[in-house]
Amino acid sequence: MFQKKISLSNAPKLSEVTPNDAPAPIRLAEVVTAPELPALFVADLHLTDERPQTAAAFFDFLSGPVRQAGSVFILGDLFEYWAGDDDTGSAFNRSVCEALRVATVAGVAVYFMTGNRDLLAGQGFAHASGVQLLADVVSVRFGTRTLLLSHGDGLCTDDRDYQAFRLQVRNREWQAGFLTQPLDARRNFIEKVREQSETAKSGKRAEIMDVSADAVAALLRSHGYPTLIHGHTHRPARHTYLIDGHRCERHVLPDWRGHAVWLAFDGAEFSVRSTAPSPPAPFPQAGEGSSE
Ligand SMILES: [Mn+2]
Repeated sequence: MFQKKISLSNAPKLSEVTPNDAPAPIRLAEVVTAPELPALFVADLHLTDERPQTAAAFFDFLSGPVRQAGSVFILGDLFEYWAGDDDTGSAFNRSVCEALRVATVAGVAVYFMTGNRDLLAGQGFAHASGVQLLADVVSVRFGTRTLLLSHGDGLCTDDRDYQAFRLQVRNREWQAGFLTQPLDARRNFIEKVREQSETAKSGKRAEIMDVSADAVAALLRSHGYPTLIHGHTHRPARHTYLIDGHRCERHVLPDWRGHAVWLAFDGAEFSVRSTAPSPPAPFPQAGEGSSE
């Protein structure tokens, strides 16, 4: 998805942070909490002032459905890109932060996990918006039910080039070096990465850019076979699996294209909701698979 040729002068070389070409490790963390219900899940909004209809849908989502919810989980790629927490200076980014803050001040717990597009959104963004930062991957308990949340790009382990890039840009030292660059230089760098990403994607087989069945099975196995929710692939679906004799579910969130679309969880059931003019269809159900 990304090529690894671009690097900034003071950032560590890729070879310095990737001893081999093994898939990036998935960082595990746990939130032991009981967020209020209903909980709403969104990902891949890719907000930018270049897509005002989608941005408007997000503001309407925050002032409408979110205000009726107990908690909201934004699972990455909220922004088309985020060049660093000093990027809150732009009018658009500031308006998003302020709209989030209105929701959080009103008492809705809003959780945010970075995606590949906005992985530099950190404490500064959290402070400006009132969101609570989550690690990728994180497990969240709702009563007796455990949901495992991830952006999803860490599960696309068949795409070795992308995983090498992911490991580099998630390296703290690399990020610290990157953030010393002027904001304009960072924005230019990200623009180039986006262009290269589009070029690289067009030359890759679709399966390579989807999650790896083995990576999903390994993740579910290591967490006691919970329900997994992620985005990133823009392939909305509800998959069911039988893993080691345990029935597991994987919900893939859709990206936003001019209207709001989210997954709602009431503590027992999931439903797909949308502000699109036509009623939302449930996510396509993928046939039951099994994985060892
Ligand atoms: Mn993504």
